[in-house]
Amino acid sequence: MVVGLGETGLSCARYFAQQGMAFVVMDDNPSPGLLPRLRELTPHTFISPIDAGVLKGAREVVVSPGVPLSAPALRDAASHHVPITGDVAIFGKLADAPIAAITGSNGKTTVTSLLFHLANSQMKGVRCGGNIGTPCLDLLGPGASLYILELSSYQLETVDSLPAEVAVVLNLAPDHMDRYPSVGDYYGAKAGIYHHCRKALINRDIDWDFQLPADVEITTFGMGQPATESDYGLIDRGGVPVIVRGTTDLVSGADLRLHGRHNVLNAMSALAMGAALGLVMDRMVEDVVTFEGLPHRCERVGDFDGISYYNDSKATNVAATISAVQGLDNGTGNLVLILGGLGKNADFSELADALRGRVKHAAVFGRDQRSIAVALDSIIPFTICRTLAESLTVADQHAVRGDVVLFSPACASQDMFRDYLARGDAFRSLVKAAHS
Ligand code: UMA
Repeated sequence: MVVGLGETGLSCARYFAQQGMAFVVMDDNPSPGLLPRLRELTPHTFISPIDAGVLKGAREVVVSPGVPLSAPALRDAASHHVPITGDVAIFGKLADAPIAAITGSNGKTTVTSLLFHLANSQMKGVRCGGNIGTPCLDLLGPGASLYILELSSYQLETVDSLPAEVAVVLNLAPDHMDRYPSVGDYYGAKAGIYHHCRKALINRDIDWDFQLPADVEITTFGMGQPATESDYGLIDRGGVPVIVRGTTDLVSGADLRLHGRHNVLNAMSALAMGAALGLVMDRMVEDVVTFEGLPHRCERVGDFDGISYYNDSKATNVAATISAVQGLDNGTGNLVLILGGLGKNADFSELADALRGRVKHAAVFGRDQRSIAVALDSIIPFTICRTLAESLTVADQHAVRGDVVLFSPACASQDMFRDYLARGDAFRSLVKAAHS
């Protein structure tokens, strides 16, 4: 039984139909756009709302990442010993080429795309998917030489053993507190990426006790000088961060097209993943500097009247905004920040501490602006705004030549926008309209 008819459910249906396996699909609110696509694959497949009575009798349940395992019908099925799995676990059993598995609270799409960029330049048959967009079962097929997967905690909840050639948890910071009972549950789901991997890339700055397979090969990355010649670090040379492997300089942050110090760490992880996969380091170093970065992630919109504007709409949690603020801070407190939206029960006090001395003014909008305002109160000056447009006007009033206006919401977008993409597009258009 396939639970959830989004992109994942559809890819499962496609796979089962190709295999000639019988299945039913359950979805509480199927998207009208996806139903015809299901019907094209299997005209007569039964589809119904998620039904505890039916699920109890399933041989196996394949659940989509957006459906929480805590849903009563799934808990009930689990208590009746019905196996519950996900598309990534199925993929792990079928994959016919090495898997590079990437998770983390922030930066995973950037690292996944960058690793794809690096690998693609050195080999044919590289396929990239998972949380980044293409469901992993759709990547299977002849000619694959490497699978690069971005995996979310939701996807990892249903993975008990992924035989990754190399796996990484880029970083851990609280997020999705509307889905997990505790931060530990969220971190635990992410940590599952290492179960059964052959090589583990470990961020030595993460304070978490990862359970690793006994015979795993470990490489570490993080800030500062690494302890061994095979580990990676970030050294400050005259204010410029430089990625090193052991005592060898690899690439200077100043040469990257990615913006912000957090992105230099992302570049380091991609290089380390690439090396673990056997890619040639010299070629990767040449290629890493040509990577343009992704839209909505510390994306430079432009410079107007000496003020730089950055769209970081993908920052949907506190840690992502802290990374962007720290990454773009030049030590002079020249940032003007626009933030707000759906707070997902986050604690904004940590954010407020990180803004002190870096952000001269914040424009706060969106549904949970009050809880952000409570945290910012008496730490940095801020203005409560009704809309994103009004927030930009306020930011423009406070920014002067040499400043940076950063839109990094620390919140989800759905209170006012379809998603973070629509929100970032709106910011870009507003900036351009205000300054053209
Ligand atoms: N549904 C129910 N009952 C529920 C909840 C959902 O029936 O209680 C149904 C909905 O009606 C809907 C379907 O489930 O029809 C949606 O399933 P889904 O949310 O898993 O959506 P997919 O289209 O399969 O997309 C998923 C990922 N979505 C989520 O994890 C929420 C996509 O990540 C991913 O790109 C895709 O699989 C392919 O792997 C998106 C995402 O927002 C980008 N991820 C989160 C994030 O990055 O923060 C984790």
